Amino acid sequence: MRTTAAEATGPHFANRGAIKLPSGHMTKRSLTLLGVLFLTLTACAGSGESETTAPTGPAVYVRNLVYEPADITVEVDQSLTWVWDDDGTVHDVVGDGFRSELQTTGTFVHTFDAAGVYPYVCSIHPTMVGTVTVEAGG
Ligand SMILES: [Cu+2]
Repeated sequence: MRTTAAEATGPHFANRGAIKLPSGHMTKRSLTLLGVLFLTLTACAGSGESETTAPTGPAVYVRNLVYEPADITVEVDQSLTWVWDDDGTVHDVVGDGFRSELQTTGTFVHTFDAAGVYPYVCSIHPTMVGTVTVEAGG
């Protein structure tokens, strides 16, 4: 399986390099990431939306003036990717401790290093809100 998204984005690559834990833990985490990716791809295929480059971990899609899903749960030190897919409409992702550029395409990756609930918003569209729940890793 090719991982073009991981090769193209620095934060992903750096994060992958940082995961040099005992093999048992890494295997469990890798399986979890694969599971999330599978579910994401399945959901997208069902919706009939055009596909952009799929991230390798948990992802939130920025399209139709909403974040999909609006609420997502990740683990501490797990990278979350936002994927812009809204036909050129400009959006950003602004939360406490993380902020993307205003952009119309591409991705934004953030790795949460502390458990908690992180609400965020689009600075252009106040009705665009989302929440990232970060849980301690297993
Ligand atoms: Cu917006």
